[in-house]
Amino acid sequence: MNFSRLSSVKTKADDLAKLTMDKHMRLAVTGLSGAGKTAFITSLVNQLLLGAENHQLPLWKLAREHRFLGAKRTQQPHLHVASFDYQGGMDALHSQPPSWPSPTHGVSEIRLKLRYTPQSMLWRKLNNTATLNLDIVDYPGEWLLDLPLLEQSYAQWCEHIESSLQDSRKTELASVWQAMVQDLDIHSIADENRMADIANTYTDYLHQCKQQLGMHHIQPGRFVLPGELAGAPVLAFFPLPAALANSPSKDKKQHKQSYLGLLEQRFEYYKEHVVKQFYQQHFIKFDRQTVLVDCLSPLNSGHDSFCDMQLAVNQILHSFNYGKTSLLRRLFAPKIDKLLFAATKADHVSIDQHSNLVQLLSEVVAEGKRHVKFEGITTDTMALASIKATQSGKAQLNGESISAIKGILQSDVESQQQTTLFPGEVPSQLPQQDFWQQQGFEFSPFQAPITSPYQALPHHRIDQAIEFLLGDKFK
Ligand SMILES: Nc1nc2c(ncn2[C@@H]2O[C@H](COP(=O)(O)OP(=O)(O)OP(=O)(O)O)[C@@H](O)[C@H]2O)c(=O)[nH]1
Ligand SMILES: [Mg+2]
Repeated sequence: MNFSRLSSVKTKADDLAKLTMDKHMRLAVTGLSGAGKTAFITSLVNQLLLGAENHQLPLWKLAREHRFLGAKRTQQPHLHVASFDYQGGMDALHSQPPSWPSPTHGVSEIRLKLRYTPQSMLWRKLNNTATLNLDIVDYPGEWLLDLPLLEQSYAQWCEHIESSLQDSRKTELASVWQAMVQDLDIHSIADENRMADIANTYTDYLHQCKQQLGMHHIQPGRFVLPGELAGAPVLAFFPLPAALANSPSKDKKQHKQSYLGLLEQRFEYYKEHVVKQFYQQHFIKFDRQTVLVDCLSPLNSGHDSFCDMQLAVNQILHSFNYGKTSLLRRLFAPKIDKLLFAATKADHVSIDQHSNLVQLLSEVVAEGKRHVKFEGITTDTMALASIKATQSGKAQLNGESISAIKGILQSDVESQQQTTLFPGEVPSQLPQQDFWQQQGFEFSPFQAPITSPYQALPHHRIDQAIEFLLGDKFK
């Protein structure tokens, strides 16, 4: 028998096994600010790291079949990207009293190595274990709202902003920066300090739209979440009244240094170096995506806020089949094959309301989902609580047994007093205008739950999300 030949065949088989059994997957988690991205990733990582001994994942087939061997955090692939602060989040959750992980302001990533026993007999003979390298990426959904800018000139963008000011509540907030641009001689040589002042005032206006009006559809997205670009001249631009932006310059030579010239240049620079780069460096490289939507907070804020959230979420979804030309599509559309829509913070309502929440989310994303499905992407919609802060059960009210939730409200952090609430019904359809006049919503924020570092975080349906997003990778 030729042993050397035999051993070379075996080495090749080993190589082949290693090659095939080491899979990679890049999962993006997106959503508007406050949607629950950081809580979702923190819980997902926590469930996976504690997974092998964690009995909380019955809807994940791999865990149910005892084929999940465990997970380990390893070095992330892109060393120039911030690391997802898992430990910081867990420290906050385990502090006394517990607090939620801090808000994030940019792209971050984390890599987990997941070990499992392959299902196929053939692979099991070649190799007892297999690995999935899972990269999870957190990034602000607001940055995806800038995509339409790529098809606009500076003047067209100004027209778009002007038309958005028809909302009377915005007009009031906009009055300060509008007064500043009205008396600007846009063809004169620009004063850098004045430009920065107006850009700051415009940024303040965007922040007020977010905070006071609960608006999400903010442009340019980097103005409110600048990340590493805070203070950079590329963000020192602002929209002009459309008539001014369209007024031709008389002195072509001076145009480049004039206010209008600089605004046009910065707008183009922003498109080229901020928007396009974000898409090319991060967005198109994902395999799978989850879009998280907090449907409950906008219900609290009222009709306009809810409609704005819907518009912004569908705008994000438009990124998946963006571009009128095939070149734009190739450059900016990701090659994902699965997308999960999840209504977050489902523990704010009793379990019997979860199906309404799923239906409401389905209506919110209906338009965007059609585009996504057209691209051949498989979707699923669910309601989940990444980190369950309440207990759901029954309580007596006027002799009647009704569904209720119990937890510590954020406002009772000092006293640590538990409250039992009847949060009421979640509408199963998009609420109509008259509905808002009859009924208000009051979904109050809860303190993070008190948990042990030795146990996985409590949740609703993170395991269902894992099954949908990763399940087929563990064959
Ligand atoms: N009860 C409950 N509250 C949650 C849950 N997930 C998030 N929250 C609440 O929502 C807030 C925002 O959650 P984050 O995970 O920070 O949201 P984000 O999308 O990362 O927000 P940004 O980083 O600001 O964009 C938290 O501080 C909690 O108050 C959940 O599963 N249950
Ligand atoms: Mg975050």
